[in-house]
Amino acid sequence: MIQKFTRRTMLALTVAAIATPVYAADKVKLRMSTPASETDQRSVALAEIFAPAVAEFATYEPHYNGSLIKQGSELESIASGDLEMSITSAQELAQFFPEYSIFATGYVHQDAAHQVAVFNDPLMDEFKQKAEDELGVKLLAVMYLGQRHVNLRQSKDELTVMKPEDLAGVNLRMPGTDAWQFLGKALGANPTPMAFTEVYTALQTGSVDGQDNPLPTVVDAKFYEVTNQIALTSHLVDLNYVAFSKAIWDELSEEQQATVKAAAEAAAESGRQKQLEKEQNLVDFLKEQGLEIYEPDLKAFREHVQGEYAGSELAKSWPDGLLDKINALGN
Ligand code: KDO
Repeated sequence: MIQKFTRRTMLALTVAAIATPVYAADKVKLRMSTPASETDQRSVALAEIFAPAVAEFATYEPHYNGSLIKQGSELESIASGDLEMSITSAQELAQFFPEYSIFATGYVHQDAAHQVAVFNDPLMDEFKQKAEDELGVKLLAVMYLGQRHVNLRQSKDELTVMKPEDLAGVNLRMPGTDAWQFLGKALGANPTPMAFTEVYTALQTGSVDGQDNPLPTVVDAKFYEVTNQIALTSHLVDLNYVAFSKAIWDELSEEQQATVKAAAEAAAESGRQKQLEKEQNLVDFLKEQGLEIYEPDLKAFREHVQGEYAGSELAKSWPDGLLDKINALGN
């Protein structure tokens, strides 16, 4: 009996020893790097929905908090074959292709559904093609980050932000690319470039006055611990794209490609719904943490921001008539 068991176990181990390495070696490794945390809804959606959906032929290996690649270098890393996936932004793509700045412009996207309509519209085809051909990056799906608001250390008594003029001289941390810095200036603030992973400490020590991000990010990154107010400017309905290596894509069968695309779309949809739900529910939580949350003069902000973009260098890079097409896809 013992001998039989041992023989069978030996056989199983031998089969496993032969089979496992071959199987593992056949799988594509998908390293994904993001400055976002593991608990960010986009990270959660990719880990819980994307990863299992592609598990038969790919191993998903996420790296959070910019631990593998620093924020802003992910696209270059995909292009050079050092990374397979990231959660990228239109602002980062605009570093390579300035026309992408249209998707990073204040008060252009109206809501999450508008982002999806724009991403799936034929107007995106040439943008996607360019990223593929010239950067080796395939954009698989659009993810919803949320409505960005101005979040400051100052109490509302010290500084009430009703109009862009009220942000004059305010050191507002914005991510470090031209499109982001332009948005900070367009809001009326004094933008300071800084990586996401450094923002908490900068707010804590006062090296910046504030930052802008959607409410779920303010909670996830615990910025509420080191700030006192949020002016609900809703200046950017912010998105990210699931970026995928074109070189790896080309190695996959058609069936696997379809699975990857569907998995990214399913993850994006799940993350979007969770993020929307969080946006609805977090105001009370943030108020309980002692933050003052209020709506400024949105018309004044919208007009000021749109006025800054009109005729700007960024706007000159936008294809003719594109803004109208984007607007027509909204409500
Ligand atoms: C940020 O740096 O403020 C930002 O919100 C920019 C986004 O494009 C995105 O990269 C995000 O950070 C990170 O994923 C962290 O949430």
